[in-house]
Amino acid sequence: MPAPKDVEKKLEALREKIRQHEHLYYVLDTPEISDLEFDKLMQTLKDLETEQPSLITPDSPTQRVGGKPREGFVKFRHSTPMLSLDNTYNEEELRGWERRVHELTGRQDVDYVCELKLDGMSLALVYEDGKLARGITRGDGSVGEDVTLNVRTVRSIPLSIPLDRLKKAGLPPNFEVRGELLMPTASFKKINEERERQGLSTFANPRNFTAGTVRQLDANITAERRMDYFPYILLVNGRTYFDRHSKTLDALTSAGFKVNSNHKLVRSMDEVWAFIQHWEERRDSLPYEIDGIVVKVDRTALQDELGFTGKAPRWAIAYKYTARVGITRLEDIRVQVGRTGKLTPVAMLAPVSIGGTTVRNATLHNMDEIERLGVKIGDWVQVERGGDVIPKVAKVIDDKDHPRGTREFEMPEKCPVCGTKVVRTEGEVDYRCVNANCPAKLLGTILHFASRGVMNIDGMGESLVNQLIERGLVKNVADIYSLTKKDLLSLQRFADKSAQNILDEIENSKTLPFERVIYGLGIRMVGERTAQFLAEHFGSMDALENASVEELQNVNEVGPRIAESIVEFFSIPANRKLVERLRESGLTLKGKKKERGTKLAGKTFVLTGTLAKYTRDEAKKMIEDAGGKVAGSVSKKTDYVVAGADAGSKLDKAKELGVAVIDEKEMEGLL
Ligand code: 0OW
Repeated sequence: MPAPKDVEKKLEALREKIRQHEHLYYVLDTPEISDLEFDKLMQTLKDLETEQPSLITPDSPTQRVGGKPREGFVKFRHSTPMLSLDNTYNEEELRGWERRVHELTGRQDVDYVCELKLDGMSLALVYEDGKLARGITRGDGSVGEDVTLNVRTVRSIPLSIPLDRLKKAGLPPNFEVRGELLMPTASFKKINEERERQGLSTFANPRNFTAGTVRQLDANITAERRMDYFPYILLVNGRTYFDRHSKTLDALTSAGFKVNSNHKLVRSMDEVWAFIQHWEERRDSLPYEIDGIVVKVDRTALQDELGFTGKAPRWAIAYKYTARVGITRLEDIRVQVGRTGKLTPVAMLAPVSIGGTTVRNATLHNMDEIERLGVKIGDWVQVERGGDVIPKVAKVIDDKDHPRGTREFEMPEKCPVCGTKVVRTEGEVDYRCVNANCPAKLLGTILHFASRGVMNIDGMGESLVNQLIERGLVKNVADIYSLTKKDLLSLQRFADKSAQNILDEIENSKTLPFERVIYGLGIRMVGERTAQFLAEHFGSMDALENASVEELQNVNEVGPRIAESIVEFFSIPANRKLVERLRESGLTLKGKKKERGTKLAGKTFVLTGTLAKYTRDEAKKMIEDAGGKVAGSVSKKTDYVVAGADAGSKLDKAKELGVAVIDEKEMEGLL
């Protein structure tokens, strides 16, 4: 039954309101309402759309995250090639570039726009009728990959821009922007630490992480990693649109894009040089990494005269800051035991000053890296300092002035902290201490448990936790709940007020939802999302503790590996004891079990082709809510293949295996 007009209008008004708050929060960094109020607006919209699914529009704020994991990415040819930049490394070369610009244009009065050279990855966004149609990676410059579903999860990228807003900004409804997608340093570090804690591989720098994140086959994972997008190019029908680059940036800003605010229109190369020096000293204060400055001729007419070389424009140049490197001697290699028990080799260096700071050690990541570098104790090495991620050993210096070291490094047999035998899982690169009570793991376990996204015990940071561990006051997360004011007052820098604050925070944490406690236990490969699904499925810690590997695999996104990890965790008596103590302390160990029907219990479905009435995601949700499971590929365990229009290879596989094939109507019949 078509929804009445006024509901549609109410929905659109609510969507526009949410878009405005998204813009304030994610683009302007000036939120006007609290997160709670924002979440309530979103929940209202979600409820309204659930009542009237037919009114859901692709550009609704509720449609940012979703879409099934894809099997791969579709290649896409760019409207015009995405160019790269020539580089300069000192003032001399930069002034040489300016001379060529003067020669080729016959002008001396050239204006320039200076921009930070953001160290992310290039991405093109195509808007049709004011709506985001697709996002394409740079690829080789001519052909990139369609990563639209992942790009839609980036909050500072508008899913749609009202046409009147575009008009006011002087933009047509169809256009393309190009810019830099990046991960702010803070989220890079947070996620890297989280991955480290879960025993997953870590990334060396935010750029690699961004490239990996935007190419995630499952957009839900992309959504969990806060990325930002800063456009710096506008094309209309493949051509520059405004007569000045500075106007382009202003137009994109008023259209609602997150143009990087640290750009400046200048009249001379002296001002360019001042801008370069200004940011060389301040770049560590930026919330993201930059590797230099981009200088662009402002007038489009001059840009057109200057044209392009092979792959780069003559009207733009990058000035690269010297990578902060130092040469020093590697005096020893020690092993650090990380929060997951991972043993990381660390280079102990003769102190060396790099970019203004003294560096005494650098990470060697793992044994593979040591072998790749061919480094020996006593070698002279080049050390590199990225943004403010830890320094790393870039290479071994091997020349007549730098005698080589002689001592090979061997991974210790026993954990240097607790003495337990070190294990290297078959096929994995990392060596691990598997002692659940290894003190080195304890710090990370407690910090994770107390962190914002988990039990949110504000004030329980590294210095306090270190003291609590050293004093033997906390040996596991349950001990947190037996801390007394006397304990805290016995610590340094603890006055009555701050002690009471911590105790209040600890008390408040007991009311947090059940999934937070699951997440806080630090079960390997059980992150925030998995904890949420486990809580919804089991409804109580009791049920979860006693679940079998089979039962666990009925939970959304839980496969055999995670199921094994959970069963293994609860098979350790010390962990059950821990949970018992948390229960006694009054933590919330029950939650609202997500009521699922039983109509399709135990049935596995595979969706293929385009369904007429529902998106893949809606159909998946309907099947799961009825107790069924949706798998990504057809196997003998599949009960039904739901075939929509243009069904693909899965339909053939189903026929081959004799799996029942039904259409959308029959699926509805089953429901
Ligand atoms: N990384 C940047 C950046 C920028 C170029 C692109 C083609 C013509 C001019 O912040 N602010 N501005 C441009 O403008 N390019 C940038 O990065 C380039 C893109 C591809 C390689 C470099 O990363």
